[in-house]
Amino acid sequence: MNQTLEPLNATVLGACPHDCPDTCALVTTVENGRAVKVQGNPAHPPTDGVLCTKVARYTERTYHPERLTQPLRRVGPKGAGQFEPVSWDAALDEIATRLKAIAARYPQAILPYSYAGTMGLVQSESIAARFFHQLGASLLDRTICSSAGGEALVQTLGNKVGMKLEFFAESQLIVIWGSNAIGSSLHFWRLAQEAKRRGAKLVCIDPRKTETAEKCHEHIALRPGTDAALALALMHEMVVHGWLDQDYIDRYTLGWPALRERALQWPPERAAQVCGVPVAQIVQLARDWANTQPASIRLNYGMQRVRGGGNAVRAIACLPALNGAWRHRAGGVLLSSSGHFSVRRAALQRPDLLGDRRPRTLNMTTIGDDLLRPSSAKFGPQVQALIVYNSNPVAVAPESGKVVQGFAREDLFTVVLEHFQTDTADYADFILPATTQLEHWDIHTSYGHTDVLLNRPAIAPVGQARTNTDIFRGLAQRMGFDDLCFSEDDQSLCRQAIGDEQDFAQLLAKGFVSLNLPDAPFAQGGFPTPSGRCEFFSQRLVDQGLDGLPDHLPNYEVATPGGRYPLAMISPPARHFLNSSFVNVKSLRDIEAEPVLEMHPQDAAARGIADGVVVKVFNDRGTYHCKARLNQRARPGVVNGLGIWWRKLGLQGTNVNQLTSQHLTDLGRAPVFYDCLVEVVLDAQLSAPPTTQGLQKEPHA
Ligand SMILES: Nc1nc2c(c(=O)[nH]1)N[C@H]1C(S)=C(S)[C@@H](COP(=O)(O)OP(=O)(O)OC[C@H]3O[C@@H](n4cnc5c(=O)[nH]c(N)nc54)[C@H](O)[C@@H]3O)O[C@H]1N2
Ligand SMILES: Nc1nc2c(c(=O)[nH]1)N[C@H]1C(S)=C(S)[C@@H](COP(=O)(O)OP(=O)(O)OC[C@H]3O[C@@H](n4cnc5c(=O)[nH]c(N)nc54)[C@H](O)[C@@H]3O)O[C@H]1N2
Ligand code: SF4
Ligand SMILES: [Mo]
Repeated sequence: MNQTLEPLNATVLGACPHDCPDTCALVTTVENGRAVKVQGNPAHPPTDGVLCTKVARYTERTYHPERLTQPLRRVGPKGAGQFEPVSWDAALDEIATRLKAIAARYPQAILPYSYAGTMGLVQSESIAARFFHQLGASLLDRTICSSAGGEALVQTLGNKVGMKLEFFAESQLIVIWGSNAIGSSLHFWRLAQEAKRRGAKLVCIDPRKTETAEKCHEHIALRPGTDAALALALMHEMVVHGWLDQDYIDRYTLGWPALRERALQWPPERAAQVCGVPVAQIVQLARDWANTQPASIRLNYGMQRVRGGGNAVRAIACLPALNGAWRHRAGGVLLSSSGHFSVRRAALQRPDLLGDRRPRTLNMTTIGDDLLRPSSAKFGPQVQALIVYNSNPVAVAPESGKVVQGFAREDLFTVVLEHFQTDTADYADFILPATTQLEHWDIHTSYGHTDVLLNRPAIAPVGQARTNTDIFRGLAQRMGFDDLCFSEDDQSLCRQAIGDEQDFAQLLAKGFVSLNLPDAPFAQGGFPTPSGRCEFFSQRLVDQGLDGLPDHLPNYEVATPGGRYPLAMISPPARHFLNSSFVNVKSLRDIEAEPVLEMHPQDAAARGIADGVVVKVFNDRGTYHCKARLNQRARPGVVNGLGIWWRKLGLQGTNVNQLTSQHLTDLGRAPVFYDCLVEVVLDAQLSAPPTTQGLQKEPHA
């Protein structure tokens, strides 16, 4: 039944929903009511008609034989993944009854858990947020990805703002800092390639020799979590050689005398020791940074997943003020552009529905610990119900041993809204089938470019799938929430999100609208900080009892001679997955083949590990089995456990997050996925070739 009246044959404009800075514009071709092709919109400049391999397979994901098409109720033990189909009415009635009973005593015992499975403003936090606000449920601190770097930008530049993406193509020096752009922001990489053709020098700063690092002129393979030391040494060189744009510093920055003193404590020799890179590389980068214009830095979130991640981003965000790079439209730094958009979040999410209630906030990063906490005066009520949407916490949250133990609680009532039966869905009491991007309306901003995109549904929902918004409307109605805001439809929500009728008409016609921004936003200062300057020194941080200047904070877990866990493990994404999404899409999983740990041949030889054997990677938090891949992508002392596999599709039912910790970053309360020590040993049993015992038994045959 085609309730939403999508045309049977058409090309439909949309937006990629994934957590990716590129936010591509999509064109879906529909034939006889079925999506046959998803392509990049050639009219949208950042997309330029090209999609990544993953989303080019979006129809394979949408019509996947394992797509959830009806509501399911648990019949087996928790986590066994055994379910029976039920009707929507039965599922929603029962869920509402359970939630009502809990809410009658402790509304805060109910916890929403969601992240960026879709970045759409409507299918993420609109009706869902209204629902939990009306309920008075616990609030969720959504820290799992970007909050350390985000907070650092706010404290330094005033907001999540930076140079405009398109102008990287005109830059003469691009420092790609903590980002595997070829894998995770392909459309930026295309611009970097264009700059290279025009003579730009590309430098990559990354412990791993990624595809991106290989294609840059220079690769600085520093130890994980040492970026602030490197940035401070660059400042040191600029000071001692007199390579500063003193005029820019005097007019548009705050706190230079103090930062200058700090930088002088970081001669390149000291940083080289900490970072584990040659002095000459640091000195050369400082010379390049100071003497090339326009010079730019594409920072990405990979480098802030360590204890000092916030400070590192702050230190790096200071660099374009020191050489005056901001004076040029092709100069500056870009970590996130999301602060350029003015989304009407309060209208969408309606925090006013809380009234006088002030529920506690739980950090999504420490879901493992929080699910295992009993009621207490300090914590409040034990978590009794968990509603998960747009996220797969059992696979993606740190220290999964504890996360799994929490989800396995028999007394925890869990509802999961999903496309697939993920590791998390296995633990649900109810699984509710949700629509994909081809089946619903949504509106998108971006954290890479500065365009707003509209996503129109191209096809009718597959099976009985419903939109997230519809599911929460259905629950709201059963809970007796009668505020009119619960009956607003998705198209109205799209309009509300941006609140400009003119823009919306354009969005309907063309699929995207570009923000009207100056080319070089900070050429003459005007930073959105309290002082209007680039704040090297932050009084706001001092007021929180923190250091007002950026500094190098060593990782929580640093290998020591003779220590039990001598190897640092980082777990950046595999190129053909998007976090844990697409792991179940066979054609993409076939490319990644199997979970791997990249090791430097030296580290492997010291452990008798050969290429392709099964290894056991472990620390005090747990054990993870995968295949060893020996190559020069790993630097000595650092292993790369590519993520984020579904646990059940891995070798022994765990993934890298069995090893990661629930420690939090210096700023932004974020996870430290790449601040993690491990040891690796050969698993001889699992490495043995398929047994030939049958032959050996009959030697005389
Ligand atoms: N194909 C693909 N694309 C993605 C994703 C995905 O899973 N797959 N995820 C999306 C999401 S959610 C996000 S947040 C973005 C992330 O975007 P990026 O941050 O650009 O992500 P990565 O490509 O993982 O790049 C991180 C890089 O940082 C390196 N790194 C690790 N530790 C350190 C360190 O201490 N210092 C430095 N300098 N580098 C370090 C890693 O080796 C890795 O190459 O990508 C998005 N795009
Ligand atoms: N070890 C390690 N762990 C990491 C990272 C790492 O680099 N290393 N990266 C971290 C980062 S950067 C991030 S952002 C997090 C990501 O963590 P998550 O945000 O949980 O991302 P995904 O794993 O992609 O899971 C999203 C889920 O949402 C579902 N989904 C998508 N669209 C919809 C929809 O419209 N409705 C509903 N109901 N569901 C939908 C998808 O099917 C998918 O299962 O993981 C973090 N975990
Ligand atoms: S995942 Fe990123 S690169 Fe791929 S289509 Fe979506 S926005 Fe574009
Ligand atoms: Mo992320």
